[in-house]
Amino acid sequence: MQFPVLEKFKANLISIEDFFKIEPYICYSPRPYALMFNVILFGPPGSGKGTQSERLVEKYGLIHLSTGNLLREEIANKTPLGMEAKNFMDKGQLVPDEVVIGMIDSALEHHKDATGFLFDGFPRTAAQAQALDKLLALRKEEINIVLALEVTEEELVKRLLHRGKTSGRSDDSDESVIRKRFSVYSSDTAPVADYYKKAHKFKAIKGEGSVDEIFAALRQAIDMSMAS
Ligand code: B4P
Repeated sequence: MQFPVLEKFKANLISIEDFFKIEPYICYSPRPYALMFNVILFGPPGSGKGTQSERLVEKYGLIHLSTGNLLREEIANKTPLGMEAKNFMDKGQLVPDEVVIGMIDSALEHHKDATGFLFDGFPRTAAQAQALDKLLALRKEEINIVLALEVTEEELVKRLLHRGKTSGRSDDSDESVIRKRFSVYSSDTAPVADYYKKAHKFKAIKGEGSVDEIFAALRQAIDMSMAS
């Protein structure tokens, strides 16, 4: 897998600040060529993003982009990027922005003909959210809706420890690592919600109940957004 943005960062050809300074007309131009419907599934670790994403991509024919899955693939293939990412993930920390932004850039390039994307677990920082807007604006696309799954911390810990027993995921088996992930979510990821609230794209969805009930609520929100 190639990471065009990451390569530019590494070669000092472009800084993250420069990357954000794409000419304003790109960001504010009308979208005559927009063909995609793009959804972000947002929420704390264990809120059900992965579970619901599988169903949503099947229902709406979207391309599923899970940064967690992409990183775990890199780890399984023992790539240098995967080995670096593992150090962060095992401690419950976020992988550096430039790595995940590079992965998303590469995936968007790879799926130029997609009818839309479902971003799962990305963006997780304000810098990633800004970068995603820029990457989509360069392609005359934008995020249509951000669906945020809301689940209590008590329920999240229960779900993740339960998954840890069978998944073999090292970040799910240790409660202190799980708690660390929640604290990173509060400090680094929760501000992403404000970013999309300001853009009037944010919709909270109750993430507790049966998988079918939550899926129905997500579908309703997407169908309303598609119709508007
Ligand atoms: P992710 O892979 O994104 O995983 P997650 O947040 O733990 O899980 P998710 O919300 O998808 O939960 P799921 O549906 O599986 O991230 C892992 C790590 O990768 C991060 O900590 C970070 O280090 C790194 N990373 C990823 N993206 C990054 C980025 N953009 N920037 C930096 N670092 C990044 O559900 C969890 C469990 O709940 C499952 O067992 C499921 O069966 C169960 N469940 C789901 N819905 C349920 C329901 N309704 N009722 C009961 N149980 C339910």
